[in-house]
Amino acid sequence: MIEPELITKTLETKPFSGQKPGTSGLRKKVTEFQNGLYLHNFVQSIFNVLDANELKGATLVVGGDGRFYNKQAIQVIFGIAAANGIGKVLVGQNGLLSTPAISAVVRARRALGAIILTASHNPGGPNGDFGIKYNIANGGPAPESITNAIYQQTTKISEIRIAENVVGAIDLSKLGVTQFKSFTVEVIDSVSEYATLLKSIFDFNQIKSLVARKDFVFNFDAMSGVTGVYASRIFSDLLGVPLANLINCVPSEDFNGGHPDPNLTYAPELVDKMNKGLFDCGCASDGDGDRNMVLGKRFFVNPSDSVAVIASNYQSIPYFKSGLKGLARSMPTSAALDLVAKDLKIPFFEVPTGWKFFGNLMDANTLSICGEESFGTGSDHIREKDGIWAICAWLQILAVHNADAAKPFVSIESIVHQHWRKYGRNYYSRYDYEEVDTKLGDEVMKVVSDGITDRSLIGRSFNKDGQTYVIEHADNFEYKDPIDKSVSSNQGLRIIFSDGSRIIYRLSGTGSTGATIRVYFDKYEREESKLFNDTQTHLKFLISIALELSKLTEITKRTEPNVIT
Ligand code: VG1
Ligand code: CO
Repeated sequence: MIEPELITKTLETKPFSGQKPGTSGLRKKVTEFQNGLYLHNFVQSIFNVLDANELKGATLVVGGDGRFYNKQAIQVIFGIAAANGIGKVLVGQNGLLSTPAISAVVRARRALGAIILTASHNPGGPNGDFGIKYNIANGGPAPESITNAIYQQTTKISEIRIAENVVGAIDLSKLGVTQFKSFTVEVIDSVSEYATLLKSIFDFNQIKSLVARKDFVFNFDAMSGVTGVYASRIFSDLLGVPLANLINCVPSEDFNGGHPDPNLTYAPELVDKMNKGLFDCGCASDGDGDRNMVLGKRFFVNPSDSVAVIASNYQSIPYFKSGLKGLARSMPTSAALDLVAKDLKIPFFEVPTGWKFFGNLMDANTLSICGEESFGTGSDHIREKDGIWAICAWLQILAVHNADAAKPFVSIESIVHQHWRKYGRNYYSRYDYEEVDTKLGDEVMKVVSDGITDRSLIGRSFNKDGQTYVIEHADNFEYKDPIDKSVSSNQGLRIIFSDGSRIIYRLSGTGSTGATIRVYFDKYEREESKLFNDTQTHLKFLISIALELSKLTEITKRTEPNVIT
């Protein structure tokens, strides 16, 4: 067969304002992405920061979480990639690839990088959000030096190169190769390479025995995101979970009208069933499959505890049999993981919010397991957080604790309690105030940062019902990457008390409307008698201090957060 020549054109364009990637890529309303050459501009800007020699003949991975506009965007990316010298694009069937699966494919196929189409946990559909993110050759999100350079390109872009006969020419539903002269698109199975990787990490036979137990019921909610495709192949085909126990597993362009964020507010169906005690383990993941929520029977595993428990049980997971290199968490994540690192006598790192900060540490072989309080957990098997991996890790840990089928079932709750008894407990909560007027959001942050700058916060003390908190330290978190020495400033306002308790204030970098204020609370208890209290009750005074210091209620008129974790 004769391979068609690329018919390449140059389109004139003008910059759009505001194409600045946030915590995890560029996220905007779908309608904004649909506006003229908005998407084209951003994609061309990515290629503009890459070296022409690097691009020539290179492999690029493309895929997304299946949200509205995914398929149209993919066709445009084919055309621009071809005209910019990319030799081969690997794309998931029907345009679907979870974020962790993309990371796995980039690494396995030694690709130059990936373009990921997702707004992750943000709602989708014609009136929802769309997003685009660039990942580098290690399979992880591009570091700030690259995202800043992409942004600079978007402010001065004037031309787009596009191979017009490629756009729309590829049938995404069929596996296989479409060949042009000097350019190929291969539609790959969305799951198989990722599933192969997971099989090499875990002991699937052992998990299968757990799943087969009569006194163990597992349930998974894909929240109508991309992991539905992975769940049926991995949980059902490979691990034996009945299909009836996998819910919302058909990816939908608008997540069936839902908010694909696995937390106590947005996954009500699963949370309700777990509260009724219907299952022993209930899990969910977000739109693009990098987040996870793990619930036991009537028991919520706080994500900060989850990563600490996984780390302290590392010996259960075959991948870690030779030990852990190091542990890391994002700054606002509770300090539960720090205690495990100390106990294991291994390196520990505290990085800013966003998975991109873990990649360098992993590439330098100093980091094995890491996590974020925002339901993100992962390891150095890839360079993204990984929802299905985290769920498999919990299943493996449960399987090891329940290796003797004759003994009564050891629950998720008792595994976490065991952990608290050994290390103490970090009571932890996060309040999200969503879609606050941007000006008011800035005002709240300014009240706190003024108190940091003029040092008036230091030494302030708060007393109530025999509890005393004294502010010992307050700063605006700054991180110096120990590997490449790059500095990231302005990463969240920290108030640290003399007993080690912390309050943190941040503005979200993933929203598309107004400002989202996040306030985080972390308080450590060691005494056995204080380990099993209700979180919100235990943190009540600390939370009231946070509201008082920031004047949040006065300024925003919000009396309640939208989401409490
Ligand atoms: C949030 C979380 C952060 C996470 C990011 C991307 O960012 O707080 O921990 O890495 O989302 O998660 P922000 O700036 O809104 O607080 V997701 O699943 O995009 O990829
Ligand atoms: Co996500």
